[in-house]
Amino acid sequence: MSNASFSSAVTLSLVPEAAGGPFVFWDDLAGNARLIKSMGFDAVEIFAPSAEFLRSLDLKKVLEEAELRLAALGTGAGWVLHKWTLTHSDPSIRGKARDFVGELIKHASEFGAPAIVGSMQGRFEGNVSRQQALAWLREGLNELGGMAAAQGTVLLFEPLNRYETNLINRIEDGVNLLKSLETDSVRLLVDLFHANIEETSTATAIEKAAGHIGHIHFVDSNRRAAGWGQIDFKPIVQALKSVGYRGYLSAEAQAHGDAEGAAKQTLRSYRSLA
Ligand code: LER
Ligand code: MN
Repeated sequence: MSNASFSSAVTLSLVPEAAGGPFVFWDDLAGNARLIKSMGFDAVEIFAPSAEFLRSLDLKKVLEEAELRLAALGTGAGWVLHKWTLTHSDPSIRGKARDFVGELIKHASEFGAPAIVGSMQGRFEGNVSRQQALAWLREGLNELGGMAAAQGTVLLFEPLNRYETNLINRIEDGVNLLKSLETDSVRLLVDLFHANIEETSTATAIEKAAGHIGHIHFVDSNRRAAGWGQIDFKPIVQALKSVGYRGYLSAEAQAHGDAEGAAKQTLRSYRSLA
């Protein structure tokens, strides 16, 4: 279902080890793709163990048959399954993280979609300074952003709340990081759950980030479906409209065992905010 301003998407995880994570649908790619389409979503955002795994499931055929678009591919399984990050102190691990994200960028680009760097930003700790970790993060994003551009897509970078990273928590910090890159092919992913923890005003932060926002994780304060927590979505959606954002509102939420219920609630909120 589309409205004038945005497109709708919902998350699907194919990573059992991510149990408890903020994904609405789990497993059964083909069955869930049909269900997601029949409910009225425009697209699915997929959290997968690897690009190779998605190829083995023939994602292309599955989405074509369901007539469903791909909104984005998450890369956090590189962290969840392997503990790889772009800022790890071991250069061979940083290399593995870059290869893992690079393969997902390549696969996403075949659908005209972006990949997301969220958890793969890692954190600074031990002997690694904040400055050093940010330098490695820039290095990784420059390479991966360049790769995305060469494949005709962009890369999404997601600030995370303070309990998940000590690198980039706020939208403004994310914009400053993007401005410091050599590539202009990295866009900001604003996850409203993280922003609710970190921002003074999510709406104002979005207005200040005009031109940099490429994706929204549409979710409430308690990480439940939009409308089932305490966020006031109207000023946020107004801010997104005012900066000319026309991308996805993608439901990255915990469904607590009722995927269809959470998906329906997301659509109710989405439609009321159109
Ligand atoms: C993690 O908290 C998150 O929001 C994901 O989108 C990043 O991988
Ligand atoms: Mn997110």
